Amino acid sequence: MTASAPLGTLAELPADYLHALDGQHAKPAWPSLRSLIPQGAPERRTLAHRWTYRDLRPLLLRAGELAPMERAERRVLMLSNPGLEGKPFATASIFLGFQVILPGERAPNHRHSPSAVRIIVEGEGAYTNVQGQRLEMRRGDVILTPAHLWHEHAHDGEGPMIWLDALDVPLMVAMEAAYGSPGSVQTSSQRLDASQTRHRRGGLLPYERLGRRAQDYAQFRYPWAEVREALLDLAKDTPTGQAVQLAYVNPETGLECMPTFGFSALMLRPGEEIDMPLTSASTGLLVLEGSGRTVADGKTLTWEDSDVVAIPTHSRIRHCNASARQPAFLIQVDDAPMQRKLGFYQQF
Ligand code: 1HN
Repeated sequence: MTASAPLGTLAELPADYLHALDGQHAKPAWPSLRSLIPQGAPERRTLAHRWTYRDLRPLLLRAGELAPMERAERRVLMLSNPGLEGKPFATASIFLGFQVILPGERAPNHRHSPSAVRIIVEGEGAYTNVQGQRLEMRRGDVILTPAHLWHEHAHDGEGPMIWLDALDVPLMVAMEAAYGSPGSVQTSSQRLDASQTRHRRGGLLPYERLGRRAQDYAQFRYPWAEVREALLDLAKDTPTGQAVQLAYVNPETGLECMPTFGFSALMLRPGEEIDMPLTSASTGLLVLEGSGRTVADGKTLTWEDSDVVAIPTHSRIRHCNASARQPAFLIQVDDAPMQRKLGFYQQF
């Protein structure tokens, strides 16, 4: 028998047999084997899609008027992929949403099983407290809120503060493992966060950490100013056509900074066009600087500042910087770490 021989159908089975199976809450696998596990490539509902910040921002600010923090807990607009039939997910596995907090507001302390990572888009003067550590938010900063850790947001500055939240909610929902609990206001330490002290620079560790068991989260915040500078320097030693890309890692393990999602910063040099490796991962992108386009399996998505792009698994991806003078910078989130841990990640 060849792998592609047609399999038996439900219609071929006697009605009394199907009825008996129903009675036992059982089903024959062979009629749906090919839809459960398509041959050659997965069936993807997720569409390559771009959300424009220019269109979403006014709606986000309106949410500030429509939903007071006491009635919202988190004031988030969820990016709902048009291929996913109304599900509030950007890809099958990645939740993305823009969150807004206004001057003087607090988003109350809570914790939950999904992991969250914030990438700061706009504003100044807000911070997130994670387990009593105060993490300042500046544009482009990546801030981790791992599973089950207490976190609350507050804004002492002026003007709206907006960031992109990336959560592994779809996975948690699929596993019936998503839940959270409310907490009381954190007593925030005035200590500087580790990105400004213990992990100020790659390649250096506080001496006392040598030989110790690595912490799961040695630092919660990755300041954009330093990542941008590091990309510019990496570009000096990266052949054209090869991605200038830095992964956000735990400085004590050298491994991805979060267990389920990978985060990386990508620089496209002026005029550069980059083919990304074809992988089994799905991807989200936030544009931090510049304008350009991403071609995913032949579909072209143009982007500019603060736009968000979602790309399904197994896609051929090409990024192009539209400017011949300025670099473009993107933050990438993907589900490769989760796929690797589950043992099925592929790079083709
Ligand atoms: C959540 O708790 C946060 O803690 C952000 O800031 C986005 C989206 C869905 C469910 C919970 C946060 C969220 C969320």
